[in-house]
Amino acid sequence: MVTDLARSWLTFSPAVAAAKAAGRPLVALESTIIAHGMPYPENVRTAREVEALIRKLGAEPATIALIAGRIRIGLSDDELELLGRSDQVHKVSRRDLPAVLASGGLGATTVAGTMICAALAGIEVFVTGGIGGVHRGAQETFDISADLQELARTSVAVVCAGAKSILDIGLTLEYLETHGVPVLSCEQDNFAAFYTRDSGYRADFRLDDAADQARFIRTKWDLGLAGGVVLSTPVPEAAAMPSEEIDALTRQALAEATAQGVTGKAVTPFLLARIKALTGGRSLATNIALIKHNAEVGAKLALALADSVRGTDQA
Ligand code: PSU
Ligand code: MN
Repeated sequence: MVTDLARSWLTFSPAVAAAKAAGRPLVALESTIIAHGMPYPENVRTAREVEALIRKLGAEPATIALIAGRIRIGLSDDELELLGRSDQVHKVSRRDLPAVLASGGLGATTVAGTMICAALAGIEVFVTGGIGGVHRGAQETFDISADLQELARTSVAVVCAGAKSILDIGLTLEYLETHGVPVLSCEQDNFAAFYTRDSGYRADFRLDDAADQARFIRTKWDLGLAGGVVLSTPVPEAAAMPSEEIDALTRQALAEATAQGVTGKAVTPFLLARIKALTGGRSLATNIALIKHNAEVGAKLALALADSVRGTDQA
């Protein structure tokens, strides 16, 4: 349940507040991808382009971050620039949220962190690049992203290009099943693998049409089945990377992480940075293409979900 006290930590941007007042659907966007997922200036440029795309499709983008002791829902251009340039940005998941808010620091929210803030703000759809998951070797390290627990408990639909193969995708899907998180796929039967289209694992349900996706999600929440839904959509064919190349580089990055003793919240940023470097930056173009595609899928879903509320009211 969202309390007024929790809501008192939110500050909406003028654009998001206006859209909310007009009943225009909102789409949440994360900020870890800006601060820790992509290099400057491509990160800021991409963030702006993704926002523009969502607006063009009739929804309002709400990029979420922690700034000066407030949960900010919707950021100005200057604030996107600050997040993209600064090397003082905390990575904020559920555990870190109170620490960074209470100290007034600058925080970029992960999938888990963004889901929490989106739910507080009443936003049902959130677009990201790839979700966190069960890491390879988690049997030893216990390294399972807090994103998965958040999906189990917080009612937000997360649109993504699957999960990166730095993770154990099979175990990630098992974990989601255990916690009752449905994994939807559009445009193909299988769950996507971020840089490549096919993870080799089937998603739970294929729903290509936004209205069908919305009906599924609304039904879950109408029933009181709290928790998230994953909607996976593959990177556009022309921008996908060769899977043998990504597999080899992933193995190398994982070996380096182990050799250097990287642990905790540093693991994912380390692997992402190494893969970026090992591909000579080519993975960045793939990353940008997939996030834009996710934004289109997410904006259409947000419009369809808004319609499904109206439909319920009329019935
Ligand atoms: N996977 C990506 N790109 C990312 C992330 C994951 O392909 O930028 C970020 C997201 O913000 C995600 C977080 O929520 O990393 C997961 O971190 P961890 O594994 O420490 O939970
Ligand atoms: Mn981890």
